[in-house]
Amino acid sequence: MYRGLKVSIIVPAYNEEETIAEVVRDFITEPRVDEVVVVDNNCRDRTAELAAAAGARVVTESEAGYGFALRAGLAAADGDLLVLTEADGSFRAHDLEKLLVYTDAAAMVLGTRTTRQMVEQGANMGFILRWGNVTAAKILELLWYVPHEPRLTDVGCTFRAIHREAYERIRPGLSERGPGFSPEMICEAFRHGLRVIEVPVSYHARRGGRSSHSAGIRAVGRTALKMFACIFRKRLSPRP
Ligand SMILES: Nc1nc2c(ncn2[C@@H]2O[C@H](COP(=O)(O)OP(=O)(O)OP(=O)(O)O)[C@@H](O)[C@H]2O)c(=O)[nH]1
Ligand SMILES: [Mg+2]
Repeated sequence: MYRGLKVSIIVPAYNEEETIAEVVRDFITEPRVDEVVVVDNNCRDRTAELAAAAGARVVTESEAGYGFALRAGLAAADGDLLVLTEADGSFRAHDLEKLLVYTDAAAMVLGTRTTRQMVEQGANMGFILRWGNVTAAKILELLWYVPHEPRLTDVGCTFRAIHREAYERIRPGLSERGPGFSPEMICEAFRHGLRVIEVPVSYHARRGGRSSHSAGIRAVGRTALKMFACIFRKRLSPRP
């Protein structure tokens, strides 16, 4: 609970048996956390079994993709504050409090992984990913300068918190299947005039498993294209 609000952690997972138990334990032992929902997105390994054994509620999503998995988790969660994170150990529960504190002032609180002092050595946030995210974030700032003049430095950070009422407002506009879901949530929040605040979070190296969105320059290029396409499409579509 945070200030009387129930806190749900949502963890999309695709074959993350090496790290999922540690991630669930890390969050479930955090006093603020009321439930951890792990989304089994067609895992062919022991992710679901290990997540449940560690104390998570496991839901399944058969449509493959990061966006599908997160939407299934958001739909299944009971909390008043919905917090998204990853199954690969790249975000830690000790940063949760920072996100929660800013939910007092904002509808959605985003983590940013581009504060270099907080990126662990070996984490997948090198020069291109860092500046690619900062550039996309600055484009987003300019495109939605009015009404709130947002200040962003990352568009792809999964670790974020959103009030349930805010999520219910943006929910009808969320349709991205893959990594575009991450900027799509931000764009939809802006389209609804919601206040979005960003805070630096520690970003760690994957503890195991395999990266698919950002492993190598081709994957990064594909992910970036999907994200930019989503951002411009959202800006051009009529206001809700
Ligand atoms: N790529 C991918 N990830 C999924 C899918 N379903 C769930 N996920 C989870 O979504 C999260 C983000 O995926 P990652 O592969 O870590 O993407 P990333 O964080 O950009 O890349 P890394 O540098 O490897 O951390 C992880 O917790 C995945 O397990 C899916 O269909 N595809
Ligand atoms: Mg990851």
